[in-house]
Amino acid sequence: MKRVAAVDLGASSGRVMLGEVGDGVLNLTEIHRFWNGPVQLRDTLHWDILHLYHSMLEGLTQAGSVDSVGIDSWAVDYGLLDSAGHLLGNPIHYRDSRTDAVMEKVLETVSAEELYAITGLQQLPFNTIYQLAAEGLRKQAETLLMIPDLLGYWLTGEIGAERTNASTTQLYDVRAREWSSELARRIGLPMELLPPLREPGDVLGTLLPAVAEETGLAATTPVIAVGSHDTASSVVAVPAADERFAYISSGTWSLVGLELDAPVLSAEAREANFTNEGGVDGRIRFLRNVMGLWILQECQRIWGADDLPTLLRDAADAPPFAVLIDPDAPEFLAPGNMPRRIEEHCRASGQEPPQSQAATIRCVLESLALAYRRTLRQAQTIADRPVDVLHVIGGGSQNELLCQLTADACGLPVLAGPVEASALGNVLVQARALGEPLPDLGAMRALVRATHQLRRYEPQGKPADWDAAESRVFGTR
Ligand code: ADP
Ligand code: LRH
Repeated sequence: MKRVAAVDLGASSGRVMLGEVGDGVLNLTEIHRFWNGPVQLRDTLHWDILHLYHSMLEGLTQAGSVDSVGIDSWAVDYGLLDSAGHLLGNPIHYRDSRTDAVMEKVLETVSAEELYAITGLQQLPFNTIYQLAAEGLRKQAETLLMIPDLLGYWLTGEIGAERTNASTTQLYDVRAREWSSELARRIGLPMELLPPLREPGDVLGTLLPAVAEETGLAATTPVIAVGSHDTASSVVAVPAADERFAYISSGTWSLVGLELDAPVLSAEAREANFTNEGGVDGRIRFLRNVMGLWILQECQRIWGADDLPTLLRDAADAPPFAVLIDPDAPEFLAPGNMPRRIEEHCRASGQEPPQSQAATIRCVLESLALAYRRTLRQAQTIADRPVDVLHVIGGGSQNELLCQLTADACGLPVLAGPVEASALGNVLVQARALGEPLPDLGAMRALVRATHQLRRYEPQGKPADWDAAESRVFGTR
């Protein structure tokens, strides 16, 4: 039996989980969960990276002796080190406004077509390439480390770039499976900034003596690179039985798409803004980011309403299809007064704004389900990969109303769970690296299926209602 610590940093919370993996066994126990909110300091939105580091160490201390540690986190963000290995400034949150209108500027140097042909990445205004362009690289910067690689460096002193997260920078060549020296040159980025790539399953190193002392863990404990992009880890834990599945990794973001063996770089895929992110074992996640439960989280924050189950019960009783929004509208990206932005969005689209919290939540969830439907239909057509089932994983898989609306909108059975998919994927990749007989994703997924209860939602209601809703929001687009 292997006993490993998975550090999983999501945008809504960070956690350290203890995973136990053996023959037919996959246990996950929450050791420590901590706040991970953005910090607005003067005109910049930051991550509280030292709080995350400290909380990670607290969790590792509480975990007790483990065979290894692995870290996954959100994509695209990074820290910069100077030549002495010191962090140059606090990492900035991808929702910060410094990237406003930067994408358009970069596209004057490298066209969207060229960028897509090399990276296969969807255009998101906060991709690493645009963040770097926005900040104008400081002279002292020697090394760029993605957030999990930065935390791994602080644990071990070792520098590297785990491949799945590197693939989200828009500086990575998805076909050559290398950093793109061509793109770096074109945007004036020194290649030396980008560290050597490492694979999920590689050992970064062992704990630095000071870290071992502070946590009480053995100094010989290895830190293992997992699918360090949280979505890569979460898709490892999709309990799919065969290839004909789609998934929604449902948390702060909804990552909606398919798993493929090779990238799809067609004009259709680019125009529909699908991404080809790198997965564990060389798989490709062909997906689109849908704004996700972020909108709901921000409504709750503004209302001071913590009791989500009650809000969702009330939303289930609210009238259907009253008001609909496009959840991917740019005004929903930055933190702020989301209920007011929803009202303004409704007025601008000629709709009477929702009049209660329940109606607002109903509007958000139906609008998300509609965006899922549209994304999944496009993904299946563009990738020529029809599916029979939709797996919903992550915290949002507990949202029964959203799962049912998703099944109804997509016309597919939804299998909901596991909730802690990223942590499970993180644990599984560590266990394999330690020698557990989990030869491939199929074996990992079979173990998740055998050890986790899933909830099934059958499509209900009238498909014509969703057709009408879709043309209300998206017209004939
Ligand atoms: P992230 O990894 O982005 O931090 P999670 O996978 O942890 O996100 O999911 C967080 C989301 O899960 C929250 O925004 C919330 O909407 C949803 N969630 C958490 N608990 C529940 C619950 N009991 N019922 C319904 N939804 C829930
Ligand atoms: C989800 C996620 C997603 C990225 C976003 C920045 O946590 O990693 O895959 O697009 O955060």
